[in-house]
Amino acid sequence: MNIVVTGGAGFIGSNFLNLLVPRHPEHRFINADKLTYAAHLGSLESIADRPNYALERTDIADAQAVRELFQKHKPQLVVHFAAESHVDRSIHAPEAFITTNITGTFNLLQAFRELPQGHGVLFHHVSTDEVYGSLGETGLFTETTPYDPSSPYSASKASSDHLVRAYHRTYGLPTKITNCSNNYGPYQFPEKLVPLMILNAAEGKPLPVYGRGVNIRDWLYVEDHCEAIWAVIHKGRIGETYNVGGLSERRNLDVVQQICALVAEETGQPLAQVQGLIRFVEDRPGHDLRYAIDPSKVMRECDFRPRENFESGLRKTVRWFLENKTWVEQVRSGEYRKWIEKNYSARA
Ligand code: NAD
Ligand code: TDX
Repeated sequence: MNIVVTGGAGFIGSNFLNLLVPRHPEHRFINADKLTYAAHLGSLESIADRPNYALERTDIADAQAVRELFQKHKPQLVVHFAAESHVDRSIHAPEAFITTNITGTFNLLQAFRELPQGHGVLFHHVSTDEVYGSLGETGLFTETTPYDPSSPYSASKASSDHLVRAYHRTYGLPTKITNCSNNYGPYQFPEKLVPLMILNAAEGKPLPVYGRGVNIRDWLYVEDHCEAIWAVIHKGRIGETYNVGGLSERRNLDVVQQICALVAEETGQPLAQVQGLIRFVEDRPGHDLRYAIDPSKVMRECDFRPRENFESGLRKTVRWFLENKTWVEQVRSGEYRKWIEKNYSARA
C-alpha cells in the first residue's frame, strides 16, 4: 500500500521510517515534510535510496499542495507526525503552532476525505500526553482524562485531536489517535531536554534545569513509540484513542543526574566535574508538574510492550550522540545557536 508519512524528516518520523521502510518492501512510504529547522535529511541516509521510499517536500499548511500530494499518491494510510513540537518555542512564537498543527491537520483531513473509493483506509494521528494538562503527585492519564492543555503547543495539539475525532464522528473518516509521553533517542533535535543535556555535559557547558528540577515526565524510547504506532495501526480499533507510555516516570533533575553519570562514564570525565555544570534557571511559564501515562489499553488491545527501559534506552542514546558528531554539527546551525541564545540568556 501507499503510505504518506507527514513530518518524516523530524525526530520520531525519521525513526519510524528507518525502522519500517527496510522491513516492509511491499509498501511505498512517501515522506511529506516541509523541512523546517527541526528536519534533517541526514537522519534518513540509510533509506534515502530505497525503491520503496520517496521524499515530497510539502507544507501541510498549504491546502492545495496537500490535495495534489494525495491525488498523486492516493495513500491507503496516512501517518501524521508533522508538527511544530517544542513547548518553549510555542511560548516565544505561537503562530507557527496554530498554522501547522491546527490548519495543517485540517488540510490533511479535508484532502483525505476527497480520496477516491478504496483509498484512504486509515488516518493515524500522532499526538501527545500534554493535551491532558498536568497531574498532581498521584494518578495517571487515561484515554478518558479531560483535555486541559497548558501551552500554545499543547493547545494546538489538543485542537488537532478534536478535529480528527470530529471528522470520524461527523464524516465517518477512519481515524485513530495515539497520545504518547516524552520520547528520547537518536536523531532528536538538541533543543529538547535529553539531547541538550548530553551534548552540553560532553562539552563542559552549563546544564540549565528549569525551576528546581522537580517536574516529572514519563519517558519512552523513540523506537518503542514507533512500534506502538505500528501496532495500533494494525490492531487498534477505528475511531479510538490509545495512550502510549513506558511506565518510566522520572524527575527532571534525576534525568539530568543520570545523563551526567553516563556521560562521565563514556567520556572518562570526573563525575563531580560534570555534575558541577548543573544550573537551576528561571522556570518555564505554565510548566506542567507531572505527566504519567496509563498504557494498559494499548498493551491489552494491541499487544504493545516497550523493549527498552529508561536505563538501557538512555545509555544507547548517550552513546549515539557521542558517536554521531557529524549529524550533531550539521543540525547545530546558525538558527540553532540563535534559539539557544534567545531561550537561555534571559533565564540565567
Ligand atoms: P520534530 O519537531 O522533531 O519534527 C517535526 C517534523 O515535522 C519536522 O521534520 C518538520 O520539518 C516537519 N514539519 C513541521 N511543520 C511542517 C509543515 N507545515 N508541513 C510539513 N512538515 C512540517 O517533532 P517530533 O518530536 O518528531 O514529533 C513528531 C510528532 O510526535 C508531533 O506531532 C509531536 O506532537 C508528537 N509527539 C512528540 C513527542 C516527543 O517527545 N517528541 C511525544 C509525543 C508526541
Ligand atoms: O533546557 C531545558 N531544561 C529543562 O529543565 C529544557 C529544554 C527542558 N527542561 C524541562 C522542561 C520539561 O519539564 O525538561 C522537561 C522536558 O522538556 P522538553 O524536552 O522541552 O519536553 P516537553 O516540554 O516535556 O515536551 C516533549 O514531550 C511531549 C516534546 O517536546 C513534545 O513534543 C511532546 O509532545
